[in-house]
Amino acid sequence: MLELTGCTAIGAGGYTVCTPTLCPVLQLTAPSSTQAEPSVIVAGDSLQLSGVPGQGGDTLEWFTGPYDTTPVGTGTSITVSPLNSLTYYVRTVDTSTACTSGMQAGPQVRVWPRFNPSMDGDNDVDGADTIIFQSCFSGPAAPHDGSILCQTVDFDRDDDIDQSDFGNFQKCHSGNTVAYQPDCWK
Ligand SMILES: [Ca+2]
Ligand SMILES: [Ca+2]
Repeated sequence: MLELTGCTAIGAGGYTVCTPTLCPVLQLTAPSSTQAEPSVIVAGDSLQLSGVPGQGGDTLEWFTGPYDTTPVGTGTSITVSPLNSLTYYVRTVDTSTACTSGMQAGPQVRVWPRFNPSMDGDNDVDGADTIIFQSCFSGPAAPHDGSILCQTVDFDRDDDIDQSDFGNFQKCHSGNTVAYQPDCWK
């Protein structure tokens, strides 16, 4: 595959001079040992993506989708703060030629929303929140609807909303217009 690199604009007229480089696509292999550490975080926290460049390359480019063209980071170890669960994609890059390997699926990351017992968003926990909690109730080992709203009261992080979660939720009851206490569910 022929890629144009090292292009330089000449003058205001827009002439561009490029140095053609023959990218040895088949000689650049996909990265290995890619991982996310940790692979489960709470929204707002950071994690580290790392991996080993494949043959023919010296660094990695990381993406949030298989067809993305702009990397979220470049390096064998980068720090990211994703807000939603996702799979990262990664490819080997040869810095000197800008040639790359094919894209491959990298680590999967799970991002939990922060706990928030004030489900209607007004900072108190009262009867109005209990009604919303009940709409998330799924029972033991039965998955809730998967919404961010229900995840914010899945206090034991097991993807159901059951009596166990309700126990934590009740600890946060503060009453109408009274702000709930930080970490009240603990
Ligand atoms: Ca409330
Ligand atoms: Ca649960």
